[in-house]
Amino acid sequence: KLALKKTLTAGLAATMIAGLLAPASADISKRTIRVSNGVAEDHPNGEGVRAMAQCFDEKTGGEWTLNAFWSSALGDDLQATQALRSGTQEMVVTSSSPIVGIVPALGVFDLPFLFANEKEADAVLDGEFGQYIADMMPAANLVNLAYWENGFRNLTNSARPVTKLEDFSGMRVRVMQNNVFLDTFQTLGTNATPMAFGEVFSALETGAIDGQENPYVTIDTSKFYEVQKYLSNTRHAYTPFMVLFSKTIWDQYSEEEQQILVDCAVVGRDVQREASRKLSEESLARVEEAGLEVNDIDTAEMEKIHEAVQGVYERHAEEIGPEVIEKMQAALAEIRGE
Ligand code: TK8
Repeated sequence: KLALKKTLTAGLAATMIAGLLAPASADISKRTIRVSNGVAEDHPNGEGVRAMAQCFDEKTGGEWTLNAFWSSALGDDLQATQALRSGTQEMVVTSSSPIVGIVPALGVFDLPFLFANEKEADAVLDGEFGQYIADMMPAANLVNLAYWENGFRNLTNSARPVTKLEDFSGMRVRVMQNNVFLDTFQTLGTNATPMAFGEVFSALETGAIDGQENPYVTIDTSKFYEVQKYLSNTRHAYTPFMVLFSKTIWDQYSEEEQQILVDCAVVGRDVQREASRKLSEESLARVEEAGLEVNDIDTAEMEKIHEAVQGVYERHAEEIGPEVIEKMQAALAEIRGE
């Protein structure tokens, strides 16, 4: 009897706390949201997802549960995105790059040496251009809630130090399932192989491929340093993460709930980006400590590399949409004060 009373009191207290957190609203239903991630939980996405879950908790008075899956446990980026489109999964944090087959305009983010720094990336993604791209997603039955940071990508490999253009020659490099990346790495002379992220570690381990390219935080948290010897600071592309939601499921949510999704994805974004930038330097130090040889590419060689891949822009203009590339370039010119 006493136990029952205790439970009732605890239940009442919980309801009151929930009431304090968010005013009871008829427009908020009990929800379970599954979010899939290709990266591991200690990647900055872990912090972003936790911040998002806490935001849901506060805004819904504990009505929503965010179930996160890591290291491609719910399928790779492309499979998860297709599950969203068919309405069988709620959410995915995916790089834009593996899903260009669904929305070709996303290929604009894969163009080599597009952004110079994180500030430019933030301004483009959070500004009008980011919205322009987000507006294309509903036609593919997807809703983009926010852009998070994947980051500047660097090459790792187990064959040799890469410090000049010639060093890329013949190297077997995994690229994302994306024509722009494929072309960029073929143009640099590598033997490039498109592959889903979840298969990269074992392909490196068995020696099926020599190398891959990803930001420091991913090289660190996916333990690529265990199966790689060299890291070159190529910074050849900045890829964003998109926080995508199934439009089929979005349409079943109330307007208030839709707003919570967007607001909390933005809360998560700020936490995730800060974590990404903080962890980036730590990750570099950690992988070096773990035995990766880190190589810089000098300015003259970097210029040669830039020049070598310039043709990629033209070759993919038709497929991405010339107007998309023009808009991007106009946005960048404005940010750069040109
Ligand atoms: C994680 C991927 C990954 C990306 C890649 O899901 O495939 O190399 O950079 O981080 O989206």
